This record gives sequence, C-alpha cells and structure tokens, in this order.
Amino acid sequence: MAAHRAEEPIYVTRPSLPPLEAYAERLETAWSARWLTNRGALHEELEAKLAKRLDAPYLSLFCNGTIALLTALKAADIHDGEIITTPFTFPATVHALHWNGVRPVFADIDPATSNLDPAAVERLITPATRAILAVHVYGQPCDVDAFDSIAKRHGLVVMYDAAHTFGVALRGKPAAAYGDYSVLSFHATKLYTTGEGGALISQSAAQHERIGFLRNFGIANEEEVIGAGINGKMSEFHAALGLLQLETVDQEIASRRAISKRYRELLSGIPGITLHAIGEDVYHNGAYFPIRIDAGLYGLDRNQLYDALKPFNIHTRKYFYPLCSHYPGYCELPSAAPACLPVAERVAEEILCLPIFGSLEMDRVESICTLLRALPKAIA
Ligand code: T4K
Repeated sequence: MAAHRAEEPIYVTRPSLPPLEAYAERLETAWSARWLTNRGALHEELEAKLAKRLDAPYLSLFCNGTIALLTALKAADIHDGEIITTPFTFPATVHALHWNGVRPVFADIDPATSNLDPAAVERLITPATRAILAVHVYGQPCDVDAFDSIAKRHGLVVMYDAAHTFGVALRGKPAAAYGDYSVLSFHATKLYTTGEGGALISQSAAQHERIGFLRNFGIANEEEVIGAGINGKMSEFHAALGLLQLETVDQEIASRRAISKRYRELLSGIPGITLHAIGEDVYHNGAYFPIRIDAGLYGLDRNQLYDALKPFNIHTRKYFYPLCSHYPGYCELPSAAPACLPVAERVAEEILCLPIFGSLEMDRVESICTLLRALPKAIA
C-alpha cells in the first residue's frame, strides 16, 4: 500500500490558536486592572459579544460546559424525578442529571443523525418526567419542533446540550438559541475554544438573573445568599482567549466545511461506509466528521479500522462509545437495557470520528481517504 506513516500524529482535533503575543496583549486589560476573575472587563465583553453572535436572548459564561449543565438544572429547579435523555453522548450530559438527583431515562436515537428520537422520547413520558435533555450530536440540530411540541403537550422543560453547535444555524437561527436552556462547551477540543469554558443560554431575564447567582455560589449581594450555588465563573485568562477566537472562528469554520466537503467527495461510494446526514436547512460547522462502518460490507469492523489507522499515526476517536447506558450506575436502569436502545447500540459499535480541524492539510485528508479505501483489501 502506497500510504506512509505521518511524521506528526494526526489527532481527531487540534485547537486553532492566536499568536502568543496577541494573547499577552489581550491580557493587558486584566493586568493593568489587576482583575483576574469575577466578571472582569474581558468576561463582560465576551459575554456580550457571544450573546449577540449566538442570537441568545440571555447568555451566561461558565468555566466549562459541565458546570453550565449542572446549573441549568438548578436554574430550572429540577432536583428529583426523571429526565429523558440520550445514551449516545459524552458522559457529562448524563452525569449532570445524576449530580442533581435526577434519574436519567434513556430513549433511542435516530439512525440518520444519531440525535434523540422524539417518538421514542414521547413513549417514555410518565408523571415523574420533568424535562427532555437532548444533544445536538456533532452539531447536527435535533428535531427542535418535535421536542417543542412534545414539551408543550406534556408541560415539560426542554434543555439542549449544544456543546458541539458553535456556528451551526438551523433555518438561519443559531442552533444554540433553541430550547428553554441550552449549553455550549468551549473546551480545547471544540472549534471555538477558551481552553476550558462554556455558556448557558436562557430565555428570560428572571432565569438569567438566577443563573448569575447560581454561578457565583448563590451570592445575591454581600449579605444575601439565595441558594446552593456553585463556582461556575470564567476567568479573564479564558475570556481573553475567547475574544481572540471570535476574530478567527469564521475562518476556522470555513476551513472545516471545506475539509468536510472533501471527505464527503472522497468517501462516498465506499461500500460499508455511511456518512452522517446534515439537514438541508442546516448551516453546519464541521465540528466533527463521523462515519459509520458496516463490517459486513466494508470488510473490517470499526475497532479493526481504528487500530489499523494508528500505525499510520492517524488517531481517530470512537465518540460516543461506550454508550452512557453501559456505565456503572446507569446500566441497571430499566431504560438502559440494550433491547430498548437498538439503534444507539448499533451506532455506538459502528461510529468513528475522523480527524477534522482548520489547519488539517487537504493532502492529509486525501491520504486518510486513500487509506480508508485500501485498508480492507490490504488487511484481508
Ligand atoms: N456535552 C457534550 C456533548 C460534550 O461533547 C462535552 C465535552 C460536554 C458536554 C462537556 O463540556 P466540557 O465540560 O468539557 O466543557 C473531549 C473533551 O474533553 C470534552 O470536552 C468533549 N466534550 C469531548 C467530545 O472530547 P476526550 O477525552 O476525547 O479529550 P482528549 O483529551 O482525549 O482530546 C482529544 C484530542 O484532542 C486529543 O487526542 C488531541 C486533541 N487535543 C486535546 C486537548 C485537551 C489537543 O490538540 N489539545 C488539547 O488541549 O474528551
């Protein structure tokens, strides 16, 4: 086989970073004011700019997406009962429920998008159900209209884990702005990053005010604590990076979209490789490039392909395997039984996320695709 091992590891993602001098310059405000956290000037500037960019009625910055998720539940005053969610997600989504004393109820996913299936959700609603927590997996928006209508009919809160959606638009509106509460992650592995960071989008001034208190230990003022808050604040160091990233994120998204397009051209028609659907009304961000491997048709199973790419220094990831419904603490739940989640079980066995990030050269993309075509024959 003609393909060679890449000299440097090709990871599933890499953050795009500004010049270090630009970062130091951006920190000047914090240095001269000697103000490092607790709603500093950079924090306030970033919060306002992101709210505008994401068309968010209200947006609160957080130290990471997980704490933003925990806080969303507290803001909605949900600390018992059940929330229907997906097993096909990063652990943070489901752990946020557990940490708030809420029992996760797993519903199956849609095979085309890997997002929570609204019909499966509706079948699981009981008097104990408090909310739906859906994930816009890989940035592909959920069926927001269906969740909205289910929630209205049953009096439920709709929350979105929008960790992957920076820059995604559905029918022209930022995907992160849908739902009663919506949470973004700005982790180093996200296309828009503050190193660690996140945001919680809410829909009313009252929710926003409560979130502000909860993010700061529940402190309302020097003499009043309104409840059991947490330390969810973003520091000036993270906000400074976020401000710089805002200047380049559109270029990052454009590069990822071009890479995504090239992958689609080169991988279409390979028997046993299925690409994820992107809706026609969606402007996608290229956050991830997931493929599914049907071992019978492709000739290798997902794990064999993952292993076979490693000697070439290509480091793919199995996002999201194993399913959250397999973790200790959740696997005993009735809704976690594999027979209840046939689509999620299958997708988790077949999924593989290929490298995608703005600085990934096109010839690397092409050699990854050449390998994907050649490996089944080479190994057989
Ligand atoms: N909900 C969803 C749906 C999520 O996907 C996530 C996070 C959350 C909630 C929680 O949001 P946060 O609390 O994290 O804000 C990574 C991230 O740690 C995690 O944030 C992310 N999802 C998840 C999808 O991916 P790992 O365990 O794969 O990370 P790691 O360290 O193995 O990194 C993957 C690759 O990225 C590395 O092989 C190389 C590259 N990388 C990573 C880091 C940290 C870099 O190039 N530079 C870096 O600094 O979980």
